[in-house]
Amino acid sequence: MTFVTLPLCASRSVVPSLKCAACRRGSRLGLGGRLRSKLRSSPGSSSLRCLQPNGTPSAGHQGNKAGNVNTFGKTVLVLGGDGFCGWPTALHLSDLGYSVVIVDNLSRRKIDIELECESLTPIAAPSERIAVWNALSDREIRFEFMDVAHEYWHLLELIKREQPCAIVHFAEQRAAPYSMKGSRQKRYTVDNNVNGTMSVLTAVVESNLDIHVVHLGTMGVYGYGSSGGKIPEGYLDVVLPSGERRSILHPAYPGSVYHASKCLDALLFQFFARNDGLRITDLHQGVVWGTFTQNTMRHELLMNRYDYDSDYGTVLNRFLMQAACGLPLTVYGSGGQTRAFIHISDTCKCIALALANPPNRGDRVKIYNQVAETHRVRDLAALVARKTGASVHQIPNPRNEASENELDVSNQNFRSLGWDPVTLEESLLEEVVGVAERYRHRIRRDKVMPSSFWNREREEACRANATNSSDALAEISAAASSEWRDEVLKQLANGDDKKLERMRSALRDEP
Ligand code: NAD
Ligand code: USQ
Repeated sequence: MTFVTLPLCASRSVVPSLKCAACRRGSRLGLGGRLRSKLRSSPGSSSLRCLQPNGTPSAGHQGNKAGNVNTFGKTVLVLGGDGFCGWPTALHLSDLGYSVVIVDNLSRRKIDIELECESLTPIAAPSERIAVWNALSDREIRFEFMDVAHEYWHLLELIKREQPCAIVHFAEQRAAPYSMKGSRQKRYTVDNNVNGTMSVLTAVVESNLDIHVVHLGTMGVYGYGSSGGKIPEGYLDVVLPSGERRSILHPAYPGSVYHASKCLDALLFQFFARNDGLRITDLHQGVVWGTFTQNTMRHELLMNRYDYDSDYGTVLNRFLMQAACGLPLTVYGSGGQTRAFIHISDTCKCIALALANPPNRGDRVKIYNQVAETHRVRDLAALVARKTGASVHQIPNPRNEASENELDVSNQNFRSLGWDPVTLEESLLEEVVGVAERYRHRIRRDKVMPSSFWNREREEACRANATNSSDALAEISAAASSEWRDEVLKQLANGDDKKLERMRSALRDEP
């Protein structure tokens, strides 16, 4: 992992130019001298491109196989652009030439405070990381602090002022466990998510502008029973009792209050597309893993968040963090749950593809399954264990979900646009373990075990298990403390390997 460390004061006006990656000419990009050589060696440098005389970017901003769109000067609002998926997507779209406005009320950062657990990676304040990006990229991302669910007039005014070509909507409470934590969190999730989506759609209609709405939905709207065949992209072809053939919206089978809020969003999209002719794309995304993208790696202050706690951490990132910290991998139940996965860098790519391929006015809602591959939870645990030597621990499932399911998903819509997704490559897994190792001193070990339960029965089963003396919690705590102890020893030994070994063996001999 290499970061460019760039002084914050570097700005377009004071630094000489850098050659454009597309045309190799010197350009208005700025950033040169020592910075130039640092950037050249940085992963994102190849994506710096200059402006052509007519103000459009050189080839590379011109869209992709799918779209051939000229993105330059087109404004996109990224709602929820401070979050895990939103931040790298905002950078990616900015890099492609869009004029990006991030809209966020920082509620996710506030939930960190409520849960007493921060991102494993240290993330810079919004103004700080945006300033770094603007200095590094010669682009300008702007930030608007706003609650999209409850500041309707502010949102409408912003839309009228910015006249965006598209709105990418990430701004929702996205953790299923948090949405099941208690009655406050259940009600907050529905209030925030459904009101947010309703406000966006109403404001687009009210603005009278032709804006493409791209929403981040979830694979979980289809449910995780046995699918009875390949899950199609949003719509199901059926024969009605009358014999008539119809394409209907796939039935909704939400598995949590969070997933239910996404199903309610989906119904609103159907209505607004039909009644008002809005152009809407709903992306049914799988579980996202990873943390870095090429753009977030361009500077340490651009780092993306990495959630690992039992409410917000998603399964593969949790397993990789647990392996890095010497903790057993927490497989819920049998681990027979099969889920769809996508790497964070592909989230960004898919959204750019969706933006480049909007539906026409009057079309039905365009639905893509934004997934790269499917895996069973216990197979993922076995893979991580094999790679890292971690042990696997089955603990009672806090969730009310099928213990075994098959999952076969179509992702033909994105595939047909030329998308070639990243899959669980060993090097990428190693990279994430490396990140977790680097920041493991930030881990709150007491936030690893489940703390939200789907119903009373699940809670009792989990708590009964946790109070047994030989339970997983005790084992995890023991593993955690021995690992922590070793960390202290390493510090005491101060690089002296012989001293470290002597201290370790002295402790091993302890009664
Ligand atoms: P996140 O919690 O990291 O980011 C969401 C962002 O939206 C946060 O910055 C938060 O402050 C902001 N936000 C929430 N409510 C808001 C409001 N009312 N007004 C303004 N800002 C608000 O979540 P994420 O992982 O980046 O997920 C983004 C979207 O992608 C969500 O809608 C989620 O359902 C969807 N999704 C995520 C995953 C995943 O694995 N992370 C998978 C599938 C779908
Ligand atoms: N799981 C474990 N051990 C853990 C954590 C999770 O076995 O330590 C299991 C869960 O029981 C579940 C599966 O792993 O069966 C996936 O859980 P997750 O927390 O990784 O994902 P989920 O709760 O489904 O939610 C995440 C995102 C959400 C998104 C969803 C996509 O938080 O925003 O919508 O993935 S999907 O799952 O395809 O619906």
